[in-house]
Amino acid sequence: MDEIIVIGHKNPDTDSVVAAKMYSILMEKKGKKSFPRIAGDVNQETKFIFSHFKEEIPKKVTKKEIDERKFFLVDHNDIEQSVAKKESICGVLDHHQLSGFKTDTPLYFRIEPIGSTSTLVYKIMKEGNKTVNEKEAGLILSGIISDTLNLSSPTTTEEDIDSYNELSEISGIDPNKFAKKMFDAKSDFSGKSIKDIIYADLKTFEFGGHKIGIGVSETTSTSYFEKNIEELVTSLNEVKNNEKYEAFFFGAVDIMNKNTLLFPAGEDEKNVIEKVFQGEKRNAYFFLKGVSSRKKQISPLLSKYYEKK
Ligand SMILES: [Mn+2]
Repeated sequence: MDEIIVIGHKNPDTDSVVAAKMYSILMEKKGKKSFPRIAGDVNQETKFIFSHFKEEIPKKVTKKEIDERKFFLVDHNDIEQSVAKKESICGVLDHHQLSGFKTDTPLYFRIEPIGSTSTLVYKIMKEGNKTVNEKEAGLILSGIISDTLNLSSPTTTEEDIDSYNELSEISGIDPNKFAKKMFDAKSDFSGKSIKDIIYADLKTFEFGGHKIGIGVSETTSTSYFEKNIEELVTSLNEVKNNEKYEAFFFGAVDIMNKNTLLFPAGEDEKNVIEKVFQGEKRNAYFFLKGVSSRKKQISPLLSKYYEKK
């Protein structure tokens, strides 16, 4: 039972799935036994990528595995966003804000303020003089494209850009063309309810003892949300109640123009947005110009507000 499970956060995105798969491959290359798992259903973009590279999507973690295995976390360090039990965590590799992670024993813990965990996995591979093949390069590149919105997110660093260029070359992929296909796949809402869309990239935070939900949907077509405002508002309320959030916010992120329509789930959230963001109030949402990153532009402001509350 010494095989370690490498896993990303709940409501997995492409970066968390790719990083889990590739970090597990890296562990194997280093002679450590491990295998990747996912913590929930993958989105359309991740499905597109894995089918493009004819790679198997990691399987969903089982309850038995959660009870018995050791876990190495990628792309998250917040226990709220993890399926792993605290005492079973043996390592963390991430690029998110620290969230008060405490352990009884020492563990591998590496966090860097870069655009994607995939970049970090690639960096560690290079540090260990491990090479990647075409397919592996393509997968890591996809993780970088997804998290940095093809290098246009304010989270993007020089290291992401350098890795992106190297990996484009190794994989033989034209990253701009590929990014377009990924974003089209991500914006395909066919067969999905608004609630599915809200849950697809939902994160739970604990800011100063307040349980806060922030969901986002990165899309090339925010008009979908404007057209379905009534249903969206109803669904936001349902999700808020189901998840027992004190406050719940949902951002429809326009990945082409780098703006966010931030929807409050209720009156309280509306007041918070008015206090915290420089947004233009429209209909049921606030238009946040130049905002495209939950990690860098949305959650820090809400965290600061609720920590003081
Ligand atoms: Mn990430």
